[in-house]
Amino acid sequence: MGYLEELSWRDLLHQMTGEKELRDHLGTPGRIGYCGFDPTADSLTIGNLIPIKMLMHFQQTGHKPIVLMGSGTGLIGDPSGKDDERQLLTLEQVEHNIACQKKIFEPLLDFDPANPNAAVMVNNYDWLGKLGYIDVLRDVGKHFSVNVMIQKDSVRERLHGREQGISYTEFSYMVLQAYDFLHLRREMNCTLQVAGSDQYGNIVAGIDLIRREFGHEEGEAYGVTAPMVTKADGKKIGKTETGAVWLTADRTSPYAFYQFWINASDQDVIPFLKWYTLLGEEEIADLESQHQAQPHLRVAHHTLASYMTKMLHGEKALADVEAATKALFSGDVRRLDQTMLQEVLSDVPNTTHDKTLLEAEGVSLVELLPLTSLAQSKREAREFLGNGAVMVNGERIEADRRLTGRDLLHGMTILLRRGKKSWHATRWQ
Ligand code: 383
Repeated sequence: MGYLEELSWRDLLHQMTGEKELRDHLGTPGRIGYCGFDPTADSLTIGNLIPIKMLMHFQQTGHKPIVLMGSGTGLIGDPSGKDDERQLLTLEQVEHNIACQKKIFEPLLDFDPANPNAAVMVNNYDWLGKLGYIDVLRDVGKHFSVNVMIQKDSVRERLHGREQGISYTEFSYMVLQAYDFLHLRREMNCTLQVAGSDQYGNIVAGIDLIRREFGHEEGEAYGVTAPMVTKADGKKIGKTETGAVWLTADRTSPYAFYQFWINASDQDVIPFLKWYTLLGEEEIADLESQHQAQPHLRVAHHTLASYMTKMLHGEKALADVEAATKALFSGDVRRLDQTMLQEVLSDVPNTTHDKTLLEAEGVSLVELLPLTSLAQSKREAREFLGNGAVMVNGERIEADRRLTGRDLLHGMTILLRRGKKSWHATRWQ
């Protein structure tokens, strides 16, 4: 299957330039294509994963992907899709962010130089940083019509109806991104730029610049964008109460990452499998029929969550997460190590209590439960305890059980559970 067909069945093909010529062009393996990422943070989110996937498919269908880290453009700030002018970053911040983001790409693309279509990483500060102002205005600026520039969505939206306006700095952004494409076309024979659909205007600006420089015949260059994917309810993917879903463990733990995918709605699970995993058409069709026949088994959800966690965080992290999930399900929580315990805890309601109370007589559960999310009153607490619905660290207990220091997991937490599913963590300090 060719690159465009692959994107198409996954519903990842939004716009492209020169469709017929592009199809012909990609008929020859070893084409070179790029996608740029501006280092505005020290990590990337699952929003950036779609264009990363576009590069992964590009490589898998026999072509060579270039990952462009935008140190130069990151210093300016892309107005595309942004309501407000951005805060300028320093070169140190940008370099730090790049160093952090680089690691995300390593397991996702094949960078082994022995491979003829190995992925490569470039940094646009290497060439943009050397440009002189007078030269740019003369050599590049002459090819840009301000009349066209103000018609681009990214600029137009900030000129009309937005209070913010746009600075000359951000207005110039598209010139730099266009120059990147020209530079990569000249230096590496890169003929394609891929991205999310918010980048279409910038991509077209690059193609126009290449044509002007090379001449219409010689200046072969194309663009492909993916749609801005959303959930079935129309909302943005991966915006949780705690913020975005990030691709690095320091910002979104593998446990939370796994939970995000496993909790996908029934309407979203199949589109997510298509967009985010590399599983093939048949495998996904098979998961879809299993999901329709026996939704309660949640086979598609488990496949999605394990696949994604393994792809981003590796096998070991997945095994740990699965063990923790199982522990929570079976109640066997005593074996969780401290880090995993912390992660599991961040997912359940919790309260903090005075550790000295656990000494001597200990704490009565009748008194404690109404302070937690598990019971409303002492009367309710007695009822739950009486019919054996309450567990301490996953173990059944006597109705008059008191908590003592011996119940503490890693010296700090006692996990309570009511019924099958309701967990509450008590922290003792
Ligand atoms: C910089 C220099 C280039 C080509 C591209 C760029 C970056 C581009 C941009 N992209 C977004 C970003 O970095 O701002 N001007 O936050 C996002 N991308 C990708 C994808 C997306 C876009 O990183 O649609 C979502 O992730 O293209 O918003 O020469």
